[in-house]
Amino acid sequence: MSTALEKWVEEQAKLTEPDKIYWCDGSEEEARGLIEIGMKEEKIGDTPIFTQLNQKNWPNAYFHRSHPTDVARTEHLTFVCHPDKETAGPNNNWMHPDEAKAKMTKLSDGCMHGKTMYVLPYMMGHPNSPYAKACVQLTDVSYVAVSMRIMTRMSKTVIEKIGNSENFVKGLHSVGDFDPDKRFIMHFPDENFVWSIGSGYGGNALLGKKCFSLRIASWQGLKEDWLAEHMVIMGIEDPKGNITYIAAALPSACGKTNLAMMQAALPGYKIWTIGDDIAWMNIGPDGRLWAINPEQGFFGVASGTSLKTNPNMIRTLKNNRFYPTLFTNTAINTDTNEPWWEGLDGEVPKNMIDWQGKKWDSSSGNKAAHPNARFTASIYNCDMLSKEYDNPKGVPISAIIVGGRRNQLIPLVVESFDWQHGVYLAASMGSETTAAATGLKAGVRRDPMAMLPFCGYNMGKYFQHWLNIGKKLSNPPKIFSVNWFRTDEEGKFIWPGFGDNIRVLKWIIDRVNNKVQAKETPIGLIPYLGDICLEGLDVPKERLQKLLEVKLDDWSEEISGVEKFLSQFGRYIPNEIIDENKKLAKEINE
Ligand code: SAT
Ligand code: MN
Repeated sequence: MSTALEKWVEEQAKLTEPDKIYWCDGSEEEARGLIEIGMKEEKIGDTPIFTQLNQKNWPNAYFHRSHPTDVARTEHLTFVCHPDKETAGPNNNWMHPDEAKAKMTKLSDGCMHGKTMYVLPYMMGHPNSPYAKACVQLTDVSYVAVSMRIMTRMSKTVIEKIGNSENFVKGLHSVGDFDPDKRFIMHFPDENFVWSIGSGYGGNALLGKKCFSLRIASWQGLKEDWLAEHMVIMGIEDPKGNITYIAAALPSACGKTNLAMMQAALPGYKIWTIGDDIAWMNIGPDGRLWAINPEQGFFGVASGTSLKTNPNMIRTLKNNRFYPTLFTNTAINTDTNEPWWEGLDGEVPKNMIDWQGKKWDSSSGNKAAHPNARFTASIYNCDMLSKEYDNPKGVPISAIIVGGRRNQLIPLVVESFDWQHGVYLAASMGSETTAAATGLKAGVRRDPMAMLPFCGYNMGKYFQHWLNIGKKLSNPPKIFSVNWFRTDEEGKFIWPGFGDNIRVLKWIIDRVNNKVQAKETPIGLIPYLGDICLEGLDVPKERLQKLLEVKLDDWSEEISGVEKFLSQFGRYIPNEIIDENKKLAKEINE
């Protein structure tokens, strides 16, 4: 008798028609074999899936070059297939599940001809955690199989855990022929199922990540009373050895990974990393919010990563405890066979091929690495990994931070008055789009909780869910907003950022522990000048004053922007959130 899992795999094989089916056990030996296959047998066009990099300087590191059209998440091809459009909300592309399945069935017919179907059993979360979920992904490329082994807890024991149950998260993935016109990432929240074709890129193909751990999991969280969030989790140790755990939501390009692995600039402070991308948060028996990182690795942007911006990540990438580390779409120094990207320390190598394998001409003005070039590295290679990372219960969260990239207006740090006001701060957060970079009119792109592309249902309902969770917490974390990116008259950043952000985190912890007072303003609670430690820093008090300034005259545009943004969710938006915006408008007009 075959199990429900075996039957499901057979059915998918009948549709996709692979030459072989291979059940992965998650071992290192197997990963070595998969890399060999990727170096010798599997190709994209004429390019092998993997090539070995300089093993002396980058131990266990391999390079992968993607199909040239397949370099990032494709939000316009990503659908959340609830039975009705309203449940998906204006924040998602929607297709009826029947229509989506018919479309995907047609595209998947025989798509694994000549290929191996890899069966990947994995856990999101520690196998002993009550909050973990058992999953199985099918894929037809070694790159995805190896990446999933780095990013998740992949093991054959998951198959035993699933047994004959139907209760596992399913992912069906094929790179197809990489045709962007036949590329879709379809989510079926009611079936715990993700179906993806046409792309090998992380967020589109490593289905445990954004697809399951955020889009599907956020829907599970709504039904099961927990939160699946796009958040960093970190422990901050003070000079006395006390560790405070926080979670932080920041949209892309706001230094999320750098924050998670920060080298704290204040003496005696130390950061312990738990996760850099996703947090699952549950209400603990003690009425606190407990967070786990469901992932096991980092899938980070290479460009800009250096000993200056993130020394701990560079160390992680050079560590070889957990095999292997992957680099995707970086440039290659052809003299040394090392990966290279814009922003890496040292001199620009003389002889390089760019991310597409062409000889790079430094005078061309083209970037050598793709701006979204990535590394994939195990979290176990991180020297500052918290010892609580593998704790099945997770860690108790004392503060939640939400932030964006705002040149003006938003202070360095603001504490919310209470949970509801904190949810409002999160609902209204956003980042400036730079006119120069995108050719768009400069403005603010709102991205509540950094979840706009990842919330698997109507975001109005999501805010309500956050309010409901708050009511169930007898000891809720405090919610803060941060903004490291305020600029002066010349457009220069006022705050140094990076390791100096510990100064803001210290204030947050002092507030959590009721050690300092805060100044009440209509937008929230602001630090008193003397309470942010500036020791050893070249930021005069007047500049800090500027960072904490609240000029009410400037806020009316912001308030109408928030109102306009929230109105798209119609009747789903909780009155409490609308009321917070109205209350602020009233105070400003007084
Ligand atoms: O691009 S991914 O979704 O794979 C990673 C990220 O954006 O955090
Ligand atoms: Mn992310």
